[in-house]
Order: sequence, then structure tokens, then C-alpha cells
Amino acid sequence: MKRFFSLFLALLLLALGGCGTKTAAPSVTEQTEPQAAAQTENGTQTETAPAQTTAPAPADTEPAEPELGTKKVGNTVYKMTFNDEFDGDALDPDKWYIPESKGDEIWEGASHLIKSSEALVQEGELRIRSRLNEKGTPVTVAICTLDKFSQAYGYFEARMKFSSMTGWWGAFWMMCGDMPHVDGSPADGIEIDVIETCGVKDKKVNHALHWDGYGPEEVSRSWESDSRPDLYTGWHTYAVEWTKDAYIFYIDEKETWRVTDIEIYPLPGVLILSNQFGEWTGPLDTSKLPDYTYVDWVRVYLPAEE
Ligand SMILES: [Ca+2]
Repeated sequence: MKRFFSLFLALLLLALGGCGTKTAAPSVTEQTEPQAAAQTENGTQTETAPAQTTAPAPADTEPAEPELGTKKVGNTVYKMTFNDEFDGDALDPDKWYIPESKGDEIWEGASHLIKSSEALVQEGELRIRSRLNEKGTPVTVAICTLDKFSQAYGYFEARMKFSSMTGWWGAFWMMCGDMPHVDGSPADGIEIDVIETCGVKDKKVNHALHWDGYGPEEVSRSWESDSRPDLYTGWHTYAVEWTKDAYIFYIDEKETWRVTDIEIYPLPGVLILSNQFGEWTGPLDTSKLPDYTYVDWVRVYLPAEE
């Protein structure tokens, strides 16, 4: 079933006009100051808002929540390099690029239009809408950080809420390097699917890695959860920890999948949040549209000591 997804991605790569060959240095130096102040002023992220104080907590209380700009994963302390809390009223053009369909053009291999109108920022959330347009054509959107932000290694996390509707699926993923280049190796390019709801009809979710293009030489690794109806109700966090030795995946901060026996891609990749239509994920009941994938925030980190 991944073939359909991957074919779409190949076309997305073409539309991105070089995403697949992007090897520029990470722009993290432009993003070294996380936008914690904005959240503090807004006040909508109270559970993670930094305590702007240097006063030590009393010794007999629980440790304070780490401030928004840092995160500890295992023994690694990470410092934030990029985030979007989606607290405004529109997508931030300094952070996101949308590879829009031209007019009514549907890319070969895809089954829907991609339109910026379907990326809604409301009530502190990104709402990625799937619907039929006035002509009855499926329309949704993918947003990516192409030419805005990219990073090699680190911790990449999003807090998301997925729909249990079949016929389309949501995803948080990354495109890195020359993924289509067929050389038997993922060291020159890889697609990292942090989370996808390809198994929505069985209430499963998956992580995946793909390399060497989307043709017959494509190599894929994937992990699929057991049936997890809980992941289709309410908010959950999904992350990949990308180190020089491993890709480690997490759901709600609990490790779910670790890949260490492939060459690790060493250059920056871009972030993508998307919905895609495809009845291979189950029948599409258009009477239930519009529907949404929700993203509360996206946060990216690098080890603090590097
Ligand atoms: Ca390759």
C-alpha cells in the first residue's frame, strides 16, 4: 500500500523543485531563539509555558516542567531549534511552504488537489482539512519547511489528533536529501515517516523509512502498531530521534521503534505535515467531509551540548 503514498511523494518532490536534492546547511543558526515569548504572551500553551524565573524550586516539590526551549530524552538534553505553536490566525509564511496545485490540476498519481485554503490556523491549532470542493474534487493540503528550515539529527516532535475516517490519512514526515537516487543505500537520501495513519481502518498507525526512489528499487522499512483506538481519540505526541547511529521513534514519549542497522543520512531534511486521499486506506464516505488532522504544535531540537 505504500506504493501509492510514495508515488504521490515522488510527484511532490518534483513540485518542490529540488527538495530531493537539497543539501544546504541547516538553517538552525537562524532559528536559535525559540519563540517561547510568544507562547508566554498568548498564554494558550499553559502546560508547557516556560517559568520565566531563575529562582530554584523548593527542594521538597516535584521538579518543575522543563521550559519550552529544552527537552530531555533519555540522557540527552535537547535545545529547541524550531517550533510552531500555531497560535496565530494564519499559517506563518516564514516557516511553511505549500506546494499548491495549479488551478484544477491533479498531479499524475495523486487523487486530490493541494490548496493552501485547507491549512487553517484556528484556536491554537493547525487544522489540515480534507473536503470536496464545489466541483466534487477532493482537496486537502501538505505544508513543508522547504527553504524555511531544515536540520540534520535531533528530535522532531508534533502533538497531533487524527481522524478515524477512512479514505484519506494524515502524516508528519520528513524528506531528506536525494531520496530518489538508486544506489542501494539510504545514506544519500531518505524519507522519514514519523507518523502516518495508513492503517486507519484498523485503528493502527505506522512509522516508516523509504529510500532509493519509488520505483522497483525502492527499499522500505516500517513499523505498524497494534490496533490503537486511543490514538484516534484526543491528542498524542509523535516523534523521531535522529542520531548518528539510529532513527528512534516515539509515541507519547514512549519508544516504539528503533532502526540501527542502516546507514544514517547525515544532512538536513525538511518537515512535512499532510493529509492525502486514497481509498486504499478504506472507503471514503464523502458525507462525513470536511474532516481534519489537527496539529497543536511542532517542535524540533538539537542536543544542547553540540
Ligand atoms: Ca539511495
